Amino acid sequence: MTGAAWRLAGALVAPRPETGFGLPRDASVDGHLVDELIHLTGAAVAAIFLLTVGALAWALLRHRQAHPAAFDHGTRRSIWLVLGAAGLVLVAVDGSLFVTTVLDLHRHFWSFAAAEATPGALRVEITAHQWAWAIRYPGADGTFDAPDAVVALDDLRVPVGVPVVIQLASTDVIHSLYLPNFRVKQDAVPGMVTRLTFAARTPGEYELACAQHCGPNHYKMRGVLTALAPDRFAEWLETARADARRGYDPADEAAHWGWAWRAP
Ligand SMILES: [Cu+2]
Repeated sequence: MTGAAWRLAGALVAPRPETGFGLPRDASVDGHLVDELIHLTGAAVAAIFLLTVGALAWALLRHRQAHPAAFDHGTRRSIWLVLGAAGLVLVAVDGSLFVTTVLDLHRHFWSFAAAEATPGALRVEITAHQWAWAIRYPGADGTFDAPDAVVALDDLRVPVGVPVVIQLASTDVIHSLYLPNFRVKQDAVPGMVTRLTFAARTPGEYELACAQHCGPNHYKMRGVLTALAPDRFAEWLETARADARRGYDPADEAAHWGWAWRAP
C-alpha cells in the first residue's frame, strides 16, 4: 500500500471511542486468534448452559404430582454412558481449546526468534518505573547504547506490518505492559528481562496501559502507541536519531540505561 492509502486506512479506523460490549478494536495481525478463542469459549459455555438448563426444565415440568419421579441408582451401563458423554464433552471442548491455545502461543505470541528474523522487524527496550514507561530504540548500528539511540517517555511508535519485539525491565515494582488493541500483555519484573512481540495491522493511536496495580499513581501510568505507515515511521526514526545524536552526553550515565539485547 502507498503512504496515502495507509493514511486513509488509519483515518477510517482510529482513533475513535470503543463501543458496545465487545472487545477493544483489534489492530494487530494475530489478535484475531485471541478473539476466536474467547468467542469459541463463550459459545461452548452457552451451549452447555442451555443444555443443562433445558434438562433441568424438562425434569421440573415433566415430574409433577401426576408423574412422580422414579429414583434409582442407575445401571452400570447407564453410569458409564453418562460419564463417557461428560468426558467426551470435556475432551472435545477443553481439549481443543487447550491444543489450539498452545499452538497459537508458540507459533505467534512466543515466536521471538522468528519475529526478530523477519526483515524490518523493530526491536525496542522498555524500562517501567513508578509511573511511566521509558522507551528506547536502537541507533542505526542496532545497539541500544549508541549515541543515536532514541529515548521516549510514554510514547511508543511502531511501523505497521512488521513484528515489534519488546524487551521489558522494571527498576522498582512489578508493572505490566498492556496493549489491549494488540491482545498482548507482559509483566515487567525487577531483576529480569521479559519480552513480548506483536505486529500492528492498522495505523492509528492506541492505549498503552499498566495492568498491575503498582502504587498510588498506577492510574497515571498510561502511554500511547502510535502505529505508523512504514515510510512515516522511517522518517520519524531518522529525525529522532539525529536529535538524539545532537543531545548525546557521554558523561550522563543515568541516560545510558539500555542493555545489550538478549538473544531469544
Ligand atoms: Cu505500573
